[in-house]
Amino acid sequence: MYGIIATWRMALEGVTRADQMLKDHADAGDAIEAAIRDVEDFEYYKSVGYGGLPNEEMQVELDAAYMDGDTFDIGCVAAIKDFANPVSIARKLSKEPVNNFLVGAGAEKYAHKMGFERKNMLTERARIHYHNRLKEVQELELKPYSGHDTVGMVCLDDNHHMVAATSTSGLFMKRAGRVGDSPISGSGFYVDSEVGGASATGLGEDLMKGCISYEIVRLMKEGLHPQQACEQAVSRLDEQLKRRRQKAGDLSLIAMNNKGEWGVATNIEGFSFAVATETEAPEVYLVKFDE
Ligand code: SD4
Repeated sequence: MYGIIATWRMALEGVTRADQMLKDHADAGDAIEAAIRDVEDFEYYKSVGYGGLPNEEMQVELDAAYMDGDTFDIGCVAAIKDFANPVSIARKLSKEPVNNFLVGAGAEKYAHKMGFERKNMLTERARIHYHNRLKEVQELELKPYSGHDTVGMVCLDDNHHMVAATSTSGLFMKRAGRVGDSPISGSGFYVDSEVGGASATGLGEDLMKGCISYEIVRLMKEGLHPQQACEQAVSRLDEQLKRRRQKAGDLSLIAMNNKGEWGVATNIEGFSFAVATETEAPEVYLVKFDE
């Protein structure tokens, strides 16, 4: 059995490409990297890679991660500027014996040394979004971008190998140096080939409070189906946040187990995701918050 699941409609083309690769017996790591690069390279996706929305200083700072579910190798970059494919840098870092999570200038130095492609990631369209938003926030209190589009994926190949990966420009107008959940193991992603994997999108500051991707994998390990695990983890964190802090940020999760069964849950009005498995053609679905 093979399969791949990803956050948001924007991942469909990448998922379709990965599905084809998996059909041809590709490794899950190669398939997920190709799928995420596809999203990073497309300039009209506003929260990932090229064309990603800038921080409050009009700089595009990117976060990404890669985790191998067989070896537990993890590589992450945060607040990295001017490199085309942060997910590939994260994957490369996952192979290092130590120094697996690099931020800012250190991450850029590493990427340069390893020969990764440099690119100015700020597009004209993102610059216009920034200036429009700046006008609004000069009068209002600075708020994070209300939509969100981090790409997070979990992939299983026909060798029972599982991987998870993420890539994002984080919240629009974030502070310089701000890091979200996406490059943080257990929060933005987690995968164990003996169980399954999960990945998150939404308000990183709140997703981190529940270590929610790890929690979903833990629940699957206890025997829950990915759908039950996602629903339970999301509703519990949403409830806990509302009880203690009166409000919960956006929380949307995807998961797949090592049999290719998948699940999703959200606390927002409309969360789209893309999925393909050996028995299901690539498709996009929309899920809504179920009170
Ligand atoms: C973050 N979770 O940086 C990310 C934002 C996100 O789609 O999901 N955007 O907090």
